[in-house]
Parts: sequence; structure tokens; C-alpha cells
Amino acid sequence: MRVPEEVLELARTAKGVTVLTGAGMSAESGLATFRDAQTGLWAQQDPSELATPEAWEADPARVWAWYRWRMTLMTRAQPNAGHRALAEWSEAGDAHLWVVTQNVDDLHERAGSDVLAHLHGSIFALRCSRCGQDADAVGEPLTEPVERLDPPVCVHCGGLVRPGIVWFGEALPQDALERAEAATLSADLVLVIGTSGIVYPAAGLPIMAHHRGVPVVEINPEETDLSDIATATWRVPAGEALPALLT
Ligand code: BJW
Ligand code: ZN
Repeated sequence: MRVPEEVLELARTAKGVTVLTGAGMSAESGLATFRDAQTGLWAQQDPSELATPEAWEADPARVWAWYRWRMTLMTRAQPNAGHRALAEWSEAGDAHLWVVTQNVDDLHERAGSDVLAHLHGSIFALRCSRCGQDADAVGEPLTEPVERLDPPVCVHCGGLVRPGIVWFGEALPQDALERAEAATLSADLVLVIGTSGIVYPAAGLPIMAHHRGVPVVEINPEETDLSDIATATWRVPAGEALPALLT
């Protein structure tokens, strides 16, 4: 695969690279994105009925069944060539890479990257929805999707255990957001990979970089809400682009 000259030049000369990833990063690992019109998670389900605190309050068993099934899929998935290339880039030592992800899976880590910030939390970091303490009871494994499944119960207070992710209307983890902002300001290149750039404040990070004169490169087969502020766009899947960038 031929790497666009401008992208190659920016990647070769950068000393600090902030990489913002979204669901498209894990698409080639077989995990569905949110907003793809055919295969996206939101194509089948209404996000307001699943990914909001109100949905959880109204029907925790429905919400838990969906997340428990997605945990199964994420456990089965393997990092793809794009995840591996990012880890190798970091190990090569020519540049410092700060990986900032909106993904709640652990595929960056399993490929060998240190993730600076999980902006939307982690699906595996369970906590009590009442007292907030960490929980490790995953409950029964799911081998197929189900409509409803009772969430596990907190051993401290009897509250319901929820996934450690950020729903719409909830605040992002403050420390993760601060680290991501600091990395964005320190970088001399921001790579935006596999995100529609619709969800804030995450989408504000590359915009902030752009306003400060930091080049932004987008790797995504489709145009996005962030394409306009990108210095260069490369319309290829992440699993093909990133290995090519390293060779
Ligand atoms: C490929 C590919 C391949 C495919 N290679 N690419 C400012 C303006 C307007 C609204 C707001 C605003 N600020 C805040 C808001 C409200 C809201 C928001 O942004 N709404 C918008 C929809 C308008 N934001 C929030 O509510 C956030 N919280 C907040 O702001 O709190 C404020 C507050 C402060 C203090 C107290 C209280 C509150 C929280 C946002 C939480 C987002 N959560 C989700 C669900 C997580 C859990 C779960 O997994 O179920 O996070 S929503 C969902 O979207 C998920 C994702 O991380 C996020 C982003 O999606 P992503 O990753 O971009 O996926 P897609 O599907 O959209 O795109 C995939 C892309 O990949 C596509 O472009 C493809 O082309 C591409 N692709 N194959 C490369 N092989
Ligand atoms: Zn509790």
C-alpha cells in the first residue's frame, strides 16, 4: 500500500504523536462500530434505550444483557494488524506515542500498547451502580445474545453491578480527559483513527490540536465530522494503513 507523501513525512518527523482511536480501530477485529448504517450497533438498537443512565434505571436487565454479550464478543476478538502496528511504532522508540481511545475494549493493551486514556471507560471495569465500589463479579457467561439478564449484585451494598463505561450525559473520567488534553497539547502530530468524530468532548481533542497549529491526520475509509480540520486524510482501513506507515 502506498502511503500518501504528506502523511509519511508527518509520521517520520513527529517526536510526539497523540493517537485518538474509535470503534473503526477494532472493526477489523470483528467488532461492530456504532454508527455504520448496516452493521453498526445503533443500526439494530436505539442508543437511548441502552447507552444512557435513564435506560439503566428503567431496565437494568436489558442493558446488562447487551453489555454482557458485548463483553463476550470483545473477549473473543483479537487485536488486528493496526493495533499491533501502533504498539510496534511505540516500541521502535523514534517517537513517543500517546494512545487515547474511546473504545471500551482492551485490544490496544492486548497488542502491547500502553493506553494513556480510556475516555469512555472500560467494559471490563465493573463497578457498583449504587456505592461506586469496584466489582469483579461478571456473572454468568453468555454464549449467545439474550433479551434480559439480571446484573450481578454488589458484595458491599447489594446494589446492581454496571459496566465501567461512560454513557451519554455522564461525565468522562476527569483524570483520563486531563491526560488526553495534555498529550494533545504536547504532540506534534495527532492521528485520528476510526472515529466518526460526533461524540464530545472526545471529538474536541483534534479540533483543539488544529486550532493550536498541530497537524491532524485522519485514517478512515469514510469522510467524518473531523475531515474538514484534518491536514491530511487517508481513506483506508486502519489495519492496512498503520502497518504500511511503519514499513
Ligand atoms: C474505520 C474502519 C476501519 C470503520 N478503519 N476506520 C457538544 C456538542 C453537542 C453535544 C455534546 C457536546 N458535548 C457533550 C455532548 C453530549 C454528548 C454528545 O457528544 N452527543 C453527540 C452525539 C452530539 N456527549 C456526552 O454525553 C458525553 N458526556 C458529557 O459530555 O458529559 C458532560 C457532563 C459533564 C459533567 C457532568 C455530567 C455530564 C459522554 C459521551 C459517552 C459516549 N459513550 C458511547 C457509549 C460507550 C459505551 C458502549 O460502548 O456502549 O461511546 S457512545 C459511542 O460513541 C461510544 C463511542 O466511544 C462513541 C464514539 O463513536 P466512534 O468510536 O466514533 O464510533 P462510530 O461508529 O461513530 O464511528 C466509527 C468510524 O470508524 C466511522 O467513521 C467509520 O467510517 C470508521 N471505520 N471501519 C478505520 N477498518
Ligand atoms: Zn455497592
